[in-house]
Amino acid sequence: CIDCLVSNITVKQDFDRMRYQGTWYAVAKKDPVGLFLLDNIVANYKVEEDGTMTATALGRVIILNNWEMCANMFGTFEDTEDPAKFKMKYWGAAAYLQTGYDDHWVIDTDYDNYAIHYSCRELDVDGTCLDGYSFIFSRHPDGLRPEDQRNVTEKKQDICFLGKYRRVAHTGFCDTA
Ligand code: DAO
Repeated sequence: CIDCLVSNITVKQDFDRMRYQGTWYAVAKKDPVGLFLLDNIVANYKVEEDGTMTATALGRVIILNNWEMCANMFGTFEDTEDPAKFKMKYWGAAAYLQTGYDDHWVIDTDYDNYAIHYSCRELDVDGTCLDGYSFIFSRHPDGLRPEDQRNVTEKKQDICFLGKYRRVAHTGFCDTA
């Protein structure tokens, strides 16, 4: 969209949560205010027997007093009238980790290589996003395929986050579960 209104942002048509299951490596992230997950972010989505989508995520965080750790996070997703738009309730394995209730939109994905996630936490008075975050996910730990990059750049622009992403490093920090 050109107007950057959150209500005009389009999401993946006929989103298929079954095909979205499994491991996604965050390769880039647009941070919200008070960022939490820093790098080494790997999410794993699952569809439970009752059809509910859930996810676990690992990522390096820095908590109180500069303590660096690997956060083990959990999320459950509530359906909305749009199959690609969810409300995500999330919490950590430890009580001192972040908890919250965020939008969780799948802007685009081909299920096998890339996905663009979007969450606006706070709308501005004009309907644009005042505080939001977004993950660019890849099925491949070493990053996006060259042939997916143009489309991903286009989608970053569509959600008005172009130029606001940073690369998410994978150094093995969270590899021992
Ligand atoms: O990292 O700054 C941030 C915001 C992200 C908070 C969400 C973490 C929990 C995710 C659960 C699994 C879905 C990816």
